[in-house]
Amino acid sequence: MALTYHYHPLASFCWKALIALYENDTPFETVLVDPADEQSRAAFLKLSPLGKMPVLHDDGRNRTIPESSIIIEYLGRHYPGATRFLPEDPDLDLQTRLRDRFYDLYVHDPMQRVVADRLRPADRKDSYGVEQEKTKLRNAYAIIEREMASNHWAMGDDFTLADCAAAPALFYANKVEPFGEAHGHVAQYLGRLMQRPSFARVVEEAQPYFRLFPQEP
Ligand SMILES: N[C@@H](CCC(=O)N[C@@H](CS)C(=O)NCC(=O)O)C(=O)O
Repeated sequence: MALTYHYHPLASFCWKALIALYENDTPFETVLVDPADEQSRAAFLKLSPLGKMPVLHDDGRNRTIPESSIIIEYLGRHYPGATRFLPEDPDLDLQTRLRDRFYDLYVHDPMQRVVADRLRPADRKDSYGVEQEKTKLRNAYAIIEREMASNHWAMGDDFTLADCAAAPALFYANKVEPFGEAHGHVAQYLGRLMQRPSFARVVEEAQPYFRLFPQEP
């Protein structure tokens, strides 16, 4: 087996599948994609025409897998380990996928848009759009607050795909729109995620790159 993970250590969706790789101590090599480096970007675009990270390449099976959720599912199918990312029960499986979608679409995506606005030229910023994205985040926090009042992980007792999705989304969302006192269960859930060794390792490895994260203007 030779798995190669094409990623950037600061990129939030790259964190998501990296958590899954670390969860099961899956052996893999890395290729760091540097969007600021023309050669690196050109090489990556050959692998992933959309230019979206992460991408996993599996030499042994001659497969290139884009999309963080699909990478995690692929790992679960072909390189299973102690952490099972999707439950066997079909109803629970569907619920887990639903939560994965929830965190990607209603937390991760709005967070990314706020961050992207910070990277825009000063005369091309969209403060109205940013406020809309922050409203979406607060709506999502209210839902998570209710769910996590009684759950340890996103799906209850077991760490799943949904937690891999939640960890980077909540970590960065809290930076652009802090949870605040009304969302104590959300903050506690992020705290538990941060203690999880797989995610703690991902965050630790990103430390040297945090200076690249755009601060609020
Ligand atoms: N749906 C994709 C989203 C991937 C994504 O947005 N990746 C970001 C990094 S976190 C990226 O590649 N951005 C570079 C770009 O859009 O050019 C997934 O789940 O993998």
